[in-house]
Amino acid sequence: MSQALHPVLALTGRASFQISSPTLALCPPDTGLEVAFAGRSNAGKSSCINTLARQKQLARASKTPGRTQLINFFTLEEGDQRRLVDLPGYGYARVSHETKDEWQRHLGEYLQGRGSLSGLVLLMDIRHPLTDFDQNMLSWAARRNLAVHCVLTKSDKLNRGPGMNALQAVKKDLKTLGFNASVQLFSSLKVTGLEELADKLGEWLQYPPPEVPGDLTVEAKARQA
Ligand SMILES: Nc1nc2c(ncn2[C@@H]2O[C@H](COP(=O)(O)OP(=O)(O)OP(=O)(O)O)[C@@H](O)[C@H]2O)c(=O)[nH]1
Ligand SMILES: [Mg+2]
Repeated sequence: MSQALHPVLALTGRASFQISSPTLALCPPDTGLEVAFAGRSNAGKSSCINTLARQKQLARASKTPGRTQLINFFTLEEGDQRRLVDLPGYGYARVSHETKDEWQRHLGEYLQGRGSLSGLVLLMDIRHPLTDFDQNMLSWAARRNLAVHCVLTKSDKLNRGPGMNALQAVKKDLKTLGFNASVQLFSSLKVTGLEELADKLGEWLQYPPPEVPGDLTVEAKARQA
């Protein structure tokens, strides 16, 4: 028996590349709703977007850290005002200080200035969660009251028991640090955690759109008559 596809996954399956922007000023119009994917270089951001879209090459995933250096926008449906955004990874050691500072600045401007940004997915390798960089991101988000959902990637690298322990530890550490964020396990390799992530995206992107109650329509028609 085939299972019905999660409505948000049906939507993300139709995602297409829109534009790469080097700065906030060059981003597409700040209308509608978007969800950004942030995290250390190599955390698995591009792979996660590809898994959501069920397309191998939509966002470029690479063994070479620091591959995504631009802010990459993906529209979810033609004419739709909902977008997924693949952000440049931070914390990659082998780039110059100047380049790092540039990225940090653009990232900061985007996170602080983007009005349509309705939620931040913070991806962290399950084996190296909550680095200083990640905590900076959480602080930035908290400052503008932006909702954050932490995704512990590459969960296939740990067995079930240690994976669950890592999940609980991150939940506890977030609380201790004073951050209010949800957390989940995820693997692009095994395709696990996808529906849980889709639920969160649906909440932030207001999808599926709320149904217009039938009796309201009847009332409206009655008024027109
Ligand atoms: N085992 C395993 N490997 C993964 C998973 N997700 C990503 N990877 C691998 O991790 C590496 C980095 O993945 P990317 O998706 O390119 O990471 P990124 O966060 O976009 O990296 P930057 O663009 O450099 O910031 C690649 O070699 C992926 O194949 C996963 O769920 N499991
Ligand atoms: Mg990437």
